[in-house]
Formats: sequence, C-alpha cells, structure tokens
Amino acid sequence: MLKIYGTSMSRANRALWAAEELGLKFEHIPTAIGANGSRKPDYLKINPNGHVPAIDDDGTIVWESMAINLYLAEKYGKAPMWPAKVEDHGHAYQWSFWGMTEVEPHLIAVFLNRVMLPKEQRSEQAVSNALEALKAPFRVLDDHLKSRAYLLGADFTIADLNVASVMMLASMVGVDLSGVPAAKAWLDKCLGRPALQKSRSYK
Ligand SMILES: N[C@@H](CCC(=O)N[C@@H](CS)C(=O)NCC(=O)O)C(=O)O
Repeated sequence: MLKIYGTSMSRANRALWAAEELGLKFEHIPTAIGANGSRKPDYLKINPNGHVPAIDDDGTIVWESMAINLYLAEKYGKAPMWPAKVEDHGHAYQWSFWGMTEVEPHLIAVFLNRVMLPKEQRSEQAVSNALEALKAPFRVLDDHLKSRAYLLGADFTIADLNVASVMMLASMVGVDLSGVPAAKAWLDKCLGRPALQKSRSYK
C-alpha cells in the first residue's frame, strides 16, 4: 500500500492533499521535521535529504513534493485531475516548477522572517525584498487567471493543487493578495476544497 511520510504542517501537506483529492487508500506515516523524524537514520534510508515528504508506493520511493504529486496524479489520476493531453502535462509541469522556483523561495523568506526565526534574527529588509520579488510572479498568475477558472482551463487539475499548495503560504504569513484579485479568487476556491481540509488532519 502507498505510504506517505510527513506531517500536514509541512510540505507533506501537498502530497496528502493530492492523495485525498485522488481518492487513494494510503497509510500516513507521521514523520516530524528534523532530529525526531526526518533526520533519523531509518528515514534517511527513504529520503537521504532528510526532508518530508516522501512516499513508498509498493517499493517505489519518490521524494520531492512536486515530483510526488505529479507521479501520483499520472499513475492514479484520471482527466481532468491528470489531464488527457500531453500538451497539458507540459503545462502541469510548467506551473508546478514555476510555483516551486519563482514563488516558494520568496514566500519562505517571508515565513522565516515573520514567523519562524527568533525575533532578534528576523529581518524586515528580507521581508520587503521578498515581497518585491513576488510582485512579478503574482502578476503572471493573476493575468493568467483573468480569463480562465483554473490554470489549465475550466477544471481543477494537479497544476492547481501544486501551485495553490505553494500560494497558501501567502495567506498564512499575511501577504496581501488584494492587488491580484483573480489569483486571490482562484486561491480561495482551491483552498475551499474538502480534500484539503481532510489532508490537514494528518499530524
Ligand atoms: N524541495 C523539497 C523540500 C522539502 C523540505 O524542505 N521539507 C521540510 C519541511 S517543509 C523538511 O523536511 N525539513 C526538515 C529538515 O530539513 O530537517 C520538497 O518540496 O519536497
């Protein structure tokens, strides 16, 4: 049976969300971040990077959250969740990698400097640099969503799940999305999905 390692309070939430959205039967293996979980020797045999999430799908081990989600969607999903056309697979990869490279590092910088770091180590300058850097990709997302309901068109797909799983950090760390209303409306729609609520119950 598919095993998913991680906690919903981490990037593992996106794999748990995908599994719920795809209606998969799986075993959740609670794995904390750091010394008490993801850095333990047994777990390092599964993901030598010491990070969550990872999956073990009947012996096939995959780590990297976006790779996990694209794998699960391709293997177990039907259209529209995993789109029928190869061209749309290209767009699913495009948006997933875009979220991970163009948006996630800047949102993490805001998260670290507003929430995670001890107060004396936080930098307002780092927050304003990150907010500045987010303006361009947020504009790209907003422009794209002005003329379509979801990233690939009319339906929610794995591309939406992957990008929304990155963008949800924005609302968690108080990044104002009122200047990008189409992106905000799309994100609210994605975050309202029952499968996401369910995925948050895996501690
Ligand atoms: N690029 C990786 C990043 C995974 C990652 O950094 N996960 C964090 C939790 S959100 C983690 O496991 N940190 C624990 C550690 O580095 O010790 C992915 O998307 O899967």
